[in-house]
Amino acid sequence: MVHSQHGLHVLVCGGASDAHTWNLVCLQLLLEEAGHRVTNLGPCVPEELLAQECLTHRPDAVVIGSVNGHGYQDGLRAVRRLRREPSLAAVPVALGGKLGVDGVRDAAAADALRAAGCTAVFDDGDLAAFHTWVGGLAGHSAPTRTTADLGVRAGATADLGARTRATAGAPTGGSRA
Ligand code: B12
Repeated sequence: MVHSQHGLHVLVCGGASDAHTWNLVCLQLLLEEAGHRVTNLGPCVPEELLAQECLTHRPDAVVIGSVNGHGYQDGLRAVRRLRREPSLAAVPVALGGKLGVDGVRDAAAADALRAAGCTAVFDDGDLAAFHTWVGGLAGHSAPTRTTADLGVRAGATADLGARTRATAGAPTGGSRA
């Protein structure tokens, strides 16, 4: 892996209640492909642990993923906890994935998360927008890309989602969904 000159150190994790991991792998691959360094804390990260890991690693950005539909509650607690640390008051924090369980975008929830300290909220899990946002943080203009572009360029990432969905119901797939 070759890191770009402007690569960031990004800390990735799932919300405290969220046991799903493949979205985090997907985000890690996307970030690494863009030349960033990733510390992936994995799923079910309580806000206190997240704050301690941020104080230890001093990341350039924090990315919180949500799949189980509790992104709003998990994210609110996490960002409030991070913002209580003076040295983490300015670290960019992005939250993405599913904010709620009803499957619709919730502008009020996204606004509340931003008001609590989230720098960016990708409540539709828009990876192309996320890619552009991270490129902006890194100080270089990321070319505008569609999700389809990313699927082609990050073939492994796209395959990962498809494979995970395809095998999740298989008896030997190791998944309990
Ligand atoms: C595998 C799986 C599990 C496994 C997870 C194993 C593991 N190690 O990851 C297990 C069995 C643990 C599990 C448990 C549960 N699951 Co589940 N699970 C799935 C399943 C089949 C696949 C999820 C997956 O890995 N997808 C692959 C990844 C790569 O894709 P993705 O999840 O879409 O991730 C993308 C987006 O989420 C987005 N994204 C996510 N975070 C972020 C962050 C940013 C910044 C951005 C930009 C984007 C982004 O980008 C990702 C990449 O494209 C889905 C159904 C499905 N077919 O999707 C249900 C699903 C996610 N599970 C669901 C549910 C309800 C549960 C349980 C509550 C079930 C239960 N009653 O116990 C529990 C929750 C446990 C918990 N505490 O979180 C629901 C969620 C419904 C909702 N959100 O409204 C789903 C959709 C099934 C369904 N149709 O009902 N699950």
